[in-house]
Amino acid sequence: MKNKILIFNPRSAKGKHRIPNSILQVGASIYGTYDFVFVDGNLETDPWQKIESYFNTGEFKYFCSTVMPGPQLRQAIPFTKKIKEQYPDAITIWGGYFASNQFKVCVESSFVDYIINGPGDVAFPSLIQALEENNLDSIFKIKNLIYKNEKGIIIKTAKEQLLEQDELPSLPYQHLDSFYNLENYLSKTFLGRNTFSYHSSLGCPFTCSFCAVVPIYNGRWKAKSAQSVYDDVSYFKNKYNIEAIEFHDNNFFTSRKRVVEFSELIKNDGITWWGEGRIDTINKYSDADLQLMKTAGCKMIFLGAETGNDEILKQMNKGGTQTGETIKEFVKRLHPIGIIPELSFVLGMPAETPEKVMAQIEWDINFIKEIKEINPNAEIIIYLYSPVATEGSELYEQIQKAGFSFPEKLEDWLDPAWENFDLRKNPLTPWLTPKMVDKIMNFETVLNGYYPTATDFRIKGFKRSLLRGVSKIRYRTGFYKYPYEIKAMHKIWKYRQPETQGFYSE
Ligand code: B12
Ligand code: SF4
Repeated sequence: MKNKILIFNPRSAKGKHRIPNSILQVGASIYGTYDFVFVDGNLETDPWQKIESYFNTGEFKYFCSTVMPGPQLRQAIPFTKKIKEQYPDAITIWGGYFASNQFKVCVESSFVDYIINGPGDVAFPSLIQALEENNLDSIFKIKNLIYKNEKGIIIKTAKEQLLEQDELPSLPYQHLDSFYNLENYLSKTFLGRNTFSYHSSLGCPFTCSFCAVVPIYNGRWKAKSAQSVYDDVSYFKNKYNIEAIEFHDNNFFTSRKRVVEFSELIKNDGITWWGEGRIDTINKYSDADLQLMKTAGCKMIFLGAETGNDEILKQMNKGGTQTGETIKEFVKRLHPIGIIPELSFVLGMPAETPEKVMAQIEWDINFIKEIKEINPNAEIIIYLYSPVATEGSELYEQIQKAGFSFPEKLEDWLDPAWENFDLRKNPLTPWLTPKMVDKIMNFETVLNGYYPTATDFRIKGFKRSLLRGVSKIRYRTGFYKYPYEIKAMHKIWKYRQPETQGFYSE
């Protein structure tokens, strides 16, 4: 009899019950071949108890967890360690962005046996088969795998081509439903009731040097066709009455043809949607395309603006044709159409001197204010630059020279300081002083006071006017220090920053 498999989604954020697409896709790759259960940390009050109850049956051998940086580590690390301690014959397998990008510290930990490096559609069933057949000599032939061999050497096998996404097996929604009612995952968001989360493409064709997608996909992108995306959406609309969709793709808008086709298909369904894209890519769409998207329900697009400074965009290897001017041009075009641009900025990049770092922060603050003049509906999300291990990139070399290094032990990632790093709220980069961090954070508070997010349905009417009135002088004069009065109002009214409206939140 085959050993059973437990696939775990560690708890990510309070109250965020997104459909766990990562583990669903892992499940799809073994559905019908192996017996497996899902455990979702987001929906369990005590997931360890659940995991233990499965392993105590003696039928389970594989503990498999998806792991992204940040709060998921709080369960992924201690649970995996406990599995190895309590069930020494168990095999632990990790996948996901943290596992792939920080693979050294994971396999050195002694409690993570294998890492699926990128897509697991072929790698995962092949690994399970090799382990079940005790065919350990063949493991090195499996692509997209990282592990430590018997000599203690870390083996990173070749990368697999990206597969045709329409040919992959369907996600086992019904199987997930047998553990957790699927309705748990259809939450109310600013987009509408019963918001569904969908992932329609893999990777990204660009190679920005600050981005965690690059070491895994290396400029490759493959997507499902518009028709198959629409078929899945229709199934959920008919069965669960969904009103909105969040597209979780890194770059939903890469193919204009696919977006236009999808918009044509969905335009009469009354569904609102959101996705992530690149400014220069979508700026090439015609006004008619953008109008069609709006009519078809596209409410907001998350866009990596990063900075308005063309030199820094080069330092980030942003690629394409994005410049400060393109950013301004695009937000201006979206204004009359009514799609909200949600612009994310990355502040606090390294420079030769502290003065230069600060000057760039101030420059970007002014650029953001200019954007708000052009399109006051634009939502602004500010991240502090948190490096990723993009080996070989100039930026990674630059930050290592500046004295930055990642933790050497897996458990060190549980330190609150490293969690803040993951959340891109207060990185531990040596070139960023507390004064600079304060400047950015205080500006963000004043900005959110003067321009309360358009999507927080609770801050409206007199609350909105009062908040704006109180923040006006600070915003206009550039005096951002100690914005306690704005913070107090935000606290009282439980203001939610723009990023917490989407899905990136604690
Ligand atoms: C949905 C999502 C979330 C959800 C979590 C949903 C959940 N799991 O419960 C929420 C909103 C909570 C979230 C939060 C955060 N996220 Co997030 N998130 C995503 C997003 C958009 C989609 C993930 C997904 O479902 N992918 C679809 C699946 C099919 O792809 P996949 O995960 O890559 O899985 C495949 C392989 O990796 C592999 N695999 C993955 N896991 C496993 C496990 C096993 C056992 C195996 C065998 C294989 C395997 O096989 C899968 C199928 O081929 C990704 C970006 C992206 N497009 O992937 C960012 C992303 C993973 N998030 C990211 C980050 C940084 C965060 C935050 C930590 C911080 C922030 N401020 O953004 C926060 C944390 C906040 C918190 N409190 O948790 C970054 C990670 C960057 C990095 N340095 O590694 C990403 C890459 C976004 C980005 N481009 O920067 N996130
Ligand atoms: S375009 Fe976006 S997803 Fe693609 S590499 Fe650059 S930052 Fe990452």
